[in-house]
Amino acid sequence: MAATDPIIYAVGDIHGYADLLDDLIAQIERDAEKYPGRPIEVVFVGDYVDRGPDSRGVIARLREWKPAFSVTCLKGNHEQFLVQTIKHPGLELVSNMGQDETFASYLDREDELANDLYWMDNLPLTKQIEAQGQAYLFVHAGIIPDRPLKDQPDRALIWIRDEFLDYEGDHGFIVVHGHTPDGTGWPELKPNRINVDSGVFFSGRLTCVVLGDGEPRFLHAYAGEGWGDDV
Ligand SMILES: [Mn+2]
Repeated sequence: MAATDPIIYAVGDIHGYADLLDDLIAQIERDAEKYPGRPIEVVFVGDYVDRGPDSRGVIARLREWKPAFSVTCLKGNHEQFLVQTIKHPGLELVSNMGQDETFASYLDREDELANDLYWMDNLPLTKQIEAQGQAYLFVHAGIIPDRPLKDQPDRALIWIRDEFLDYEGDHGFIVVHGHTPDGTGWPELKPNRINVDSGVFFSGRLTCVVLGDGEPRFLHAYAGEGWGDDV
């Protein structure tokens, strides 16, 4: 393996669980110490806000974290929808996406919310990285199968579900995504895709996959047994 080959950490949907993000970031920093001299790439696949207790805290940590390696925050459908909600008041009335919790976390911090919304609105939708001769595409939800990446509508990249999830063919790269937890509370490892959304809001588990060092492996931040019993 070339010394310039990157080690990649890709983190699934966070949904306002800032404490678990703190835990996972600490694990990533510790894990990365195993690879001195190697380029380190961290990719967050989107859905930072809504549902959980501290969306503001999640965004603040993502924006403040400045490690010595490359960090990319992709846009999720929840970031897109939150921006749309502000641009088109009334939209939230038809949504059940957990935005009440987000707005509560920004109470009396309108300037910070406006600044963070601008940041969210300008996040990229995809990132491509190659490691150990394997190409990876990082994206929030997935892609329309059998369609070139340049022809993928933004909407598909952050909202698609079954058409992508049910497809078992080779995309030409392994798609690393979130958006649709499989219900088990764990990540999914398939030949053509890796789903890092372990459904933190029902499982208490936030997941990161480590790529570029042999077989994929996972890091988890876990809220513990009995998590959510009092919710
Ligand atoms: Mn999500």
